[in-house]
Amino acid sequence: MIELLDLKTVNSLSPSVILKRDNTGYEFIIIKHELFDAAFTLHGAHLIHFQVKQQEPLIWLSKSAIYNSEKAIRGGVPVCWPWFGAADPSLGENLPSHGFARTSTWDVSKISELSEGIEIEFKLLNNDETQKLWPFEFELTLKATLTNQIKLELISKNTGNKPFSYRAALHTYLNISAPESCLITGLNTQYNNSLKGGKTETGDSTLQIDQAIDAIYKKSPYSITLSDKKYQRVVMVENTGNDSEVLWTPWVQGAKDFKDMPDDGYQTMFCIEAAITDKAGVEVQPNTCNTLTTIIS
Ligand code: TA6
Repeated sequence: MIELLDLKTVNSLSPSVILKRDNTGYEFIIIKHELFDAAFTLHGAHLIHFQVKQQEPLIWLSKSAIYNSEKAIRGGVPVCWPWFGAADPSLGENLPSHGFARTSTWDVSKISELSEGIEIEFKLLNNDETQKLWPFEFELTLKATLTNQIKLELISKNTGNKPFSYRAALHTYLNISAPESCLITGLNTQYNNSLKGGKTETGDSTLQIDQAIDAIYKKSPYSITLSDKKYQRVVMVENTGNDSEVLWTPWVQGAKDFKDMPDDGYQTMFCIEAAITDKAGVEVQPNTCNTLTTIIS
């Protein structure tokens, strides 16, 4: 998809990392390493592409994704922070779903070229805009370690003088061959079904993709795997610092309803998200940090 965008090189940030811009000034980090290709946008510190050489892309990106300052990109790994889903009513009304991090412009704060890959860090600091939405001081870091796998660490640092609580998700859209080709395993058997008003249900530790799914699974003690027969691969998702895994596909009608997703988009994506969804969230004391990590391999 990215090759279809008309991007111009701005400058080289390291041997494998180039900053590019589209004709609206929207900025992309393009990574071409001998082992893999990857791409981020500075908008949302959003991983939008990861593909190990000679393999299918690991991450799904909508062919109709919208690249502007208002919207989160459909696909990749949106950074949902400092809340998941709707904001707590105590914070006010008309707040953006899934927080403001994924629609903010981040900075690249560090790039290290490793023998086996790349480490790249993005930072978002509180500013007047964020303070209007969420009255706390923070330094949010997304540290991506890309090798033959993706490791994303979302580090929330409280730089203020009062504690804050946050909820979050690394909202990973995995690329799949076809729903009927996949089987998910390793799930906790307790989940809240968001399609039934959050009702708590008991299911299996395995799941097929054969209908709309929007479920907040209690954190699993195991890695979650997505085995894909047609792609002849097993994708493993290992999460730490999370209290849940969110599984989601909009399925047929949901895909039709999204203008930034092709009608058949549901056939090649499935979300397995490392998430902090408990109502209380995670409390971070001043001058301390908390990390949410997902490793996708
Ligand atoms: O992760 C599941 C979910 O919360 C769904 O309820 C759905 O809203 C999805 O996220 C996508 O949200 P978005 O705001 O990116 O369209």
